[in-house]
Amino acid sequence: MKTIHTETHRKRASKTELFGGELVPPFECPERVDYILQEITKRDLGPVLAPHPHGLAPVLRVHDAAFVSFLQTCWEDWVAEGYRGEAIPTCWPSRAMPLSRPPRDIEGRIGYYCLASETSISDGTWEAALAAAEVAATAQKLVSGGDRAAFALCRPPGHHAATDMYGGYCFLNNAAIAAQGFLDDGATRVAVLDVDFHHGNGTQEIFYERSDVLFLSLHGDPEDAFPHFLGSADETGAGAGEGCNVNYPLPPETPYAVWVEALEAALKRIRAYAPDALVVSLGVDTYKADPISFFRLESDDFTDYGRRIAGLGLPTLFVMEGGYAVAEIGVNSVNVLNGFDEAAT
Ligand code: Q9C
Ligand code: ZN
Repeated sequence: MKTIHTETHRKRASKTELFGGELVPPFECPERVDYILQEITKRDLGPVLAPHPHGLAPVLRVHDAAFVSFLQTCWEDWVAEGYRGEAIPTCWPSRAMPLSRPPRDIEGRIGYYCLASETSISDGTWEAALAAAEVAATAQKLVSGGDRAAFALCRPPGHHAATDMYGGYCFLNNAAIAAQGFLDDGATRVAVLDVDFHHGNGTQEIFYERSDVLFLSLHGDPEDAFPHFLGSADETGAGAGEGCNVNYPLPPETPYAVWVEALEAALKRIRAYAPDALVVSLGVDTYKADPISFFRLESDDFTDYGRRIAGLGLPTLFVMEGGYAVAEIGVNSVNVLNGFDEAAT
């Protein structure tokens, strides 16, 4: 399959992540992409192509315009205020003071739009986030145009980004942008299968009241894992979207034998929904050696589940999400894509 990639991802290179009360080098780093590209070349997955410019139009199909404007100018507004470090919020519209509109001041606005403060905003973050959205949109068009599958090598990742919130290393929801793109290009129904270790809270929120997107997520139980406040099994959708949201929270130490049972249940739900296209939010932080996650998948397991996903027989777009065991991220993600290609008919 073809991969869509751009070096513009390197502009997302913040120096800080708030972790355990310290500012540490971010887990979500540019080197992640180097390992994936290296493995794509080594194993001859297929051509690596540049994205086409799409501008803001596909982004504004799923995100709030004022949120997008905030992301565009956040860094310059922060610097103009005289702050010397990277942009990290210190105050939120918490449960005790839920302001329903963004205030003028950048310190208030960043708190309004942020859902988790580990994600520092730095110079170049917006350019990289927009480029990742263009990677997703370009790869979606390949699949809408008849390719059996494509790989959107997005960085920064996207599945934690909601209609008007960023965090969890995500700014624009690349998978949601692609899912909406399939619909806009003629699909009637699209399924989004999120296999990243973390719950795809942003994708869930964006499509929660809609019946044209089925969202399914396998993830560390929010009782035990980020994003903590969404992702339980009783979140099944609302209004027209009732029944179109499916969560599979799983406990610490979950081995592949248990994980793959949840995957098979999800595949069954996707078959029953009979979508025209599938978006896979592909995070490989389910790997046993991932530094911030707690599942126990082995490298060969990624090949196995790639084959199973191919068994759906759907036009499929893989969108890169998380994975922080950096030296193994290439092998694990290309194992999924290669397993898919082997089994795809
Ligand atoms: N104690 C993605 O995989 N915080 N984002 C983790 C661990 C944030 C992960 C804290 C994790 C975000 C795309
Ligand atoms: Zn993740």
